[in-house]
Amino acid sequence: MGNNKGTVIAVIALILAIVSAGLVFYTTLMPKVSESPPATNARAYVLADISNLDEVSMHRVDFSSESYDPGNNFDLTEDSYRAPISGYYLIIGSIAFGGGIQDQDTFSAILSVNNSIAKVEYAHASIDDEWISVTVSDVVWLDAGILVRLVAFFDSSDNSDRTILGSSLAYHTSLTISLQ
Ligand SMILES: [Ca+2]
Ligand SMILES: [Ca+2]
Ligand SMILES: [Ca+2]
Repeated sequence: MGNNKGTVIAVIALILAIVSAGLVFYTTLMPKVSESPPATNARAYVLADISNLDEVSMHRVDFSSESYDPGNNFDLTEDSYRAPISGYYLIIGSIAFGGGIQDQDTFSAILSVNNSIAKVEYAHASIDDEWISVTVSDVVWLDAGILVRLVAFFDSSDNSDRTILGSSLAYHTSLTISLQ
C-alpha cells in the first residue's frame, strides 16, 4: 500500500510538472497575439448647402456630419482627417457644385495631403444650373499624424458665387478614408 501511495503521489507530481511546464512554454514562448490595429475608417459629409462661395479661391470643404468615424480621426471643426498610423490609405473626395453655366464653369475637387495639393480632378457643367459632381480619389502613403483635407476650387464664367451642395445622405459632398 505504501508503495502504491508513493507511486500515485509521484504520478500526480509528474502531471503537475508537465502542466506547469506547458503553461510556462505557452506564456513565454508562444508568439503574442497581436493587438488589433486602431480604427482608421472615416466618412464625413456636408449636411446642408454651402452657398455664396466666391470664385477663384480655395475653399476647404466645411464638413458638418460623419457617417462613421470609430477611431475619432476626423475633426469636423478642422475639417481634416489625421492618419492614426502610417500606411497606404484609399481617399475618395466628392464635391457636388450647383449653379454652373453650360460648358463654361470649371469645378475642381482637390485632395490636400499635409497642406499640399496631392491630386486634382475637374469638370464642366453640361447644362445650365445642373448640379455637377467631381470626384478625386487616390491611394496615398500617409505617415502617422499627416492631415488630409478636401478643397473646392472653381472659376465661374460670370465671375459669380457658386454653391457646394449638401444632403442628409452622404452622396453629394463627402470625404471617405480607409487604410488599405
Ligand atoms: Ca466643419
Ligand atoms: Ca470625428
Ligand atoms: Ca471667372
